[in-house]
Amino acid sequence: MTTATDSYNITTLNEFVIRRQADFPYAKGELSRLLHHVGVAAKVVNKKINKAGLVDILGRAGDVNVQGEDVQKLDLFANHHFIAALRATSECCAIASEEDQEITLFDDGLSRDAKYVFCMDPLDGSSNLDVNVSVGTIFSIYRRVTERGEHPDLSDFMQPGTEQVAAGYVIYGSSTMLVYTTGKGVHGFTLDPTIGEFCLSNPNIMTPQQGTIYSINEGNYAHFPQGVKKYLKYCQVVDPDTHRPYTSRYIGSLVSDFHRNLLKGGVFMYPSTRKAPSGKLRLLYECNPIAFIAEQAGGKASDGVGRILEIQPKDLHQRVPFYVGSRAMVEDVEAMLAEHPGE
Ligand code: P6P
Repeated sequence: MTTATDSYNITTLNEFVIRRQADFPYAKGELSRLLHHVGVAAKVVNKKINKAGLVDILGRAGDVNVQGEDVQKLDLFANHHFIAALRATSECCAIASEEDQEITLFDDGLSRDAKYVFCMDPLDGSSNLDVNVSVGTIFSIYRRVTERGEHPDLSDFMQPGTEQVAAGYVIYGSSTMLVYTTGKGVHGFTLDPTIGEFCLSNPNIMTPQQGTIYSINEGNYAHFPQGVKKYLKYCQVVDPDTHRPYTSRYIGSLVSDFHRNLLKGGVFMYPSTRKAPSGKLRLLYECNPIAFIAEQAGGKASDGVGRILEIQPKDLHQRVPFYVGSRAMVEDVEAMLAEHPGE
């Protein structure tokens, strides 16, 4: 039974964001409103995902369901609802999405005057949905560089990750969590479906400096750089003093693999390969937001040579090799790559 006092131990996402607004002396609530609407869209997507297994009743993507509605692929559904939620805030003037080749401009007067732009992967790892594996939304927020009131353009998105104002992800898993940072620590909120609120569950997340989990698709081993091959062998050596062999854990859903390693310690790796010389993961709306969170939690994020957040983007959908997680482990991979260059 919940007593009156229990219900007042809850800090909702909205309360927390507004309370932390004091961290930004010039904040007028725009970012708070953006984050609130991200939470609203996440709840809508969460509800739809929870029914994804009922395709026989609800229809497969591309079908027309019993209500005569076109059944959307869930990643297009998520894309539509995040864009709609952000348009409703009038706090964002443009969006870059993994689902759209070009940026989406919000052309109404109010939004054109907004000071933020938004990057997102609306439903990362959506192919895992068919087998009931958790997936995620990843987002990143920047101040625009074009003049407010003018048309935003690509230059607003070609900013290094160090310029991010906020970043976060939603993980639709055994529970649904929203984890974000505005540069003042990393905070996790768990959705309580009984009250429809994201409630503070993991304040000030710090990731262990050293972990014992490594996450990589070892099926690509033959194509990895020499330094990665050396690091994997290092992980597998029996040495109780350094808690090796480490544990291999790979879900194939970036948000899920990263979230587990963030809380428990570990390193996630998606290297360049001969087939994918720049790796697979996208800089703007996968690597940069995850890197911002990793660094704010005391971890590290590298492309194998340098800091992910310092990469100057050249293309909306550019890919980069990605090594992220516990600082000591990322540094070990960087050292192996430096010592054993090339394939
Ligand atoms: P692979 C999902 O498709 C994704 O974009 C990330 O979520 C995940 O980390 C990666 O690809 C998995 O890629 O090649 O191992 O299947």
